[in-house]
Amino acid sequence: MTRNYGALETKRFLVTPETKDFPRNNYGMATARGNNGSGQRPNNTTQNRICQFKLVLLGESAVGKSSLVLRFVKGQFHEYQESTIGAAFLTQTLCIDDTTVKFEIWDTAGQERYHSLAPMYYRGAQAAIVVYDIQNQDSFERAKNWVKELQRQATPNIVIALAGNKADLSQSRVVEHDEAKQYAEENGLLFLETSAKTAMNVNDIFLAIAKKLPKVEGNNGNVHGRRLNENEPNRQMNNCCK
Ligand SMILES: Nc1nc2c(ncn2[C@@H]2O[C@H](COP(=O)(O)OP(=O)(O)OP(=O)(O)O)[C@@H](O)[C@H]2O)c(=O)[nH]1
Ligand SMILES: [Mg+2]
Repeated sequence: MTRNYGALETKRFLVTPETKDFPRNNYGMATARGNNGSGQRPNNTTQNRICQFKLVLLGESAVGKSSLVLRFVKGQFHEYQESTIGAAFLTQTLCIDDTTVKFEIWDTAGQERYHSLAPMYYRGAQAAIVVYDIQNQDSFERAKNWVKELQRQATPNIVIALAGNKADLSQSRVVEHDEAKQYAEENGLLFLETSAKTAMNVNDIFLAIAKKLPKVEGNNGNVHGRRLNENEPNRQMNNCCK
């Protein structure tokens, strides 16, 4: 599909799990932000556990995946968000009690021509957000297909959240809240309606996932998240313990 991208200047290249360690992402955002380097919270209590999880966003093009990530990571919203090429990689952290949860976020491209790349991004993911647009029935059906694909082919016990995005446009809603909620319950998914535009439920959906993820060390970090060293460079603290 085509979209008016406005004047946004975005670097366009394919980021893959193999190339992500180069200092780039396709929002042109820096990913190491606000590290206070001390390993301490503002109240001087020491942060004693850091867990890292791979999270992937999937869903039809234009449902608002990149906008949700942009809201969560930078607190911003762009009316003319550029359609994603391949995928974008970002990180963000949350604190739950004495645990810092670091999300490695893969924001995939929803355009059909990128579908075959998706397994590369959801492989090894401990969490997924499957996004649809509450104004678009087809996007809800597409979301259900992504859920089926994840349940068949992704990490066993992957935590899946369903996000009914663009909730600020509920006057043109076609997917009913209760229909999506029932589907989510029947399939063991977390479910929230979100708005990247107003920020409604955006942090909440990541927080709900973080709470549901097991915070114990697993086999090579594949199932339970990787526990990081306190002094690891580029550790992000700015969204932590607020
Ligand atoms: N009103 C409203 N518009 C939104 C919301 N989220 C995203 N948009 C708009 O919807 C359009 C598509 O958003 P994107 O974030 O690029 O969608 P995407 O799912 O990443 O699309 P692809 O990268 O092509 O897969 C943009 O114009 C956004 O500004 C929302 O919550 N409310
Ligand atoms: Mg996108």
